[in-house]
Amino acid sequence: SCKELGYGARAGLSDTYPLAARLLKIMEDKKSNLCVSADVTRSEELLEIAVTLGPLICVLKTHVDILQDFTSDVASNLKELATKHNFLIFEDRKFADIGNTVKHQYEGGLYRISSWAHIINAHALPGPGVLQGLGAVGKPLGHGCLLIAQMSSQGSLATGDYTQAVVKMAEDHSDFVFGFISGSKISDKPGLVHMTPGVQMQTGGDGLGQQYSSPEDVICTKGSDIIIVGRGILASPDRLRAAEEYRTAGWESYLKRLSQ
Ligand code: BMP
Repeated sequence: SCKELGYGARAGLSDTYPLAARLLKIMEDKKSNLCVSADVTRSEELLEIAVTLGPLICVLKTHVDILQDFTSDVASNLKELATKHNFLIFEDRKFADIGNTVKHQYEGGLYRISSWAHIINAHALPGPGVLQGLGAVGKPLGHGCLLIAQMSSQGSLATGDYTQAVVKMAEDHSDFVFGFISGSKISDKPGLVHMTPGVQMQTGGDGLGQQYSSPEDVICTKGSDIIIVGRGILASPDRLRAAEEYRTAGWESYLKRLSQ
């Protein structure tokens, strides 16, 4: 088979969506395919994670609706830190409604997600209207969307023909969708980015359906691009050191894949 393109080369392809190009360039420059999932309930702790781990990551993933003390200042601080440390912010909102509703959920409400998140994600379940609604808000801002093609949880229904239909929907909406949440590489288009959650050094689960794979399995064997790590780092007494370990493991797996 042909030699696979690296992150930097994929960033430079003419049909790579600008936000995907920016992400792939960040990955190449920072030598990081690590996305930290900052699943904490206090804003101060979220910002602390962005300050300490910002230099090591390509993406910071948030669930703002689990914060008990969110204010618009948190969003502006996060944005400043993203600029300072050169990472993108991904709000893991998993939009899954008709276009008109998701448009409001993305732009308005308490969180005004479109004003601070570079990346959002959506379920393909409602059909392409979900992307029309989100795209109406996000495209003019240069933001991008990932489609959830597979999930890491046990018994997920997003498999087989559903996953294939999501790939098609993504490829048909490449003016806003720039990749996937998936367990493995599911599209050969080099401009599309694959991000994989359910990653820990120790495989197993969490007792609530989560299933873990190792960085090497995800990046090297399954061919995904980015590891998403939450509790593997957050539960460590030394988060910085744990993040260094995941970053190194993710990057070495990528180099190994390229050399194969
Ligand atoms: P952890 O590494 O602590 O298990 O966290 C995984 C994160 O990724 C959580 O924020 C979860 O919402 C998200 N996630 C997931 O685990 N599996 C999926 O299929 C999709 C997700 O967004």
